[in-house]
Amino acid sequence: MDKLIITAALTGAATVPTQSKFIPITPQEIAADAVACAEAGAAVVHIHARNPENGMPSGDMAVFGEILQRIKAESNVVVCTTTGGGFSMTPEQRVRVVPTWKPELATCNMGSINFGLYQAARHYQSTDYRFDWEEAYLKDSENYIFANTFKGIRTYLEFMKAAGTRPEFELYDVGHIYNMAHLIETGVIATPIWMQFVLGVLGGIQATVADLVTMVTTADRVIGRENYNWSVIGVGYPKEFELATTAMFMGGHVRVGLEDNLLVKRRTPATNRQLVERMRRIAEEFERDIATPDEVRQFLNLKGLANVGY
Ligand code: KMH
Ligand code: ZN
Repeated sequence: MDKLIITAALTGAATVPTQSKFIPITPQEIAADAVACAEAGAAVVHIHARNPENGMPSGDMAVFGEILQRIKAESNVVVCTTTGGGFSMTPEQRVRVVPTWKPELATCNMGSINFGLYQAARHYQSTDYRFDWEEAYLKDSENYIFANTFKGIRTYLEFMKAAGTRPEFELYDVGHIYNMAHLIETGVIATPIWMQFVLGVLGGIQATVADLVTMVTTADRVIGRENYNWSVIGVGYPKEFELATTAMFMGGHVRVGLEDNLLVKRRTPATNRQLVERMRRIAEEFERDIATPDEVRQFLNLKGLANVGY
């Protein structure tokens, strides 16, 4: 794929609403951002659900359904639903979106990490938070294991196979590449695979160019260049844009969005649309064409919007 695939990760579960007023919360807001990002050049949107009342990450299937239906009504964009969910959810709650709504694409997280968000709490007093769950959500992550066991991964993939949903593998550390190789060798994962290197989560590998080169060269050696395609997320600003720009010259694709980074320029809070627009401008500076949703469907062998469950 010569064209660049831009994924927009719209809301996530690793931030709290106090951190940016632009984080979309309700199904209407999330769907509106999806449509805006697609117009700006994103071929894929990655979605999580939040409780519309208080912004807490949610596994409510009705909320997911409303987000998915609203997006489908207005846009042809590929939707990749999370199975990472949020910190309070069980593995069963996290995966339920797959059998319920049968999306084209869903994440599959490739290993367990202590997903540490607690440093973000340093910037706030208790009275600063918009909602009462937010402070504990950030601080408790000091002791939170984002669990993705080998059995869990296998189970998630069985749900995806039954739903005709293709996995997008999320790798947060070098060890996850070796997990991937093990699961390929044992027949749990079939090639070719589509993966996101998630760099910059505290608890995983960090978001420098050297770390990205480590991930790609390790994957080339362990999995084989011909067996995978990849995209990168650099968590935080300016890492999101530094790694995305670097990835463009290494044969990779890019993910931007408020799930991972809240700024579009130094000290300037971003909207999702602005993050996609800036990424597109960078790509255009280097005369790189942008992939359309249908080109991504063909590239990743997705089943198509006519075959989703919503
Ligand atoms: N919820 C985070 C802990 C995914 O979407 O699959 C990780 C995450 C990954 O968001
Ligand atoms: Zn996510």
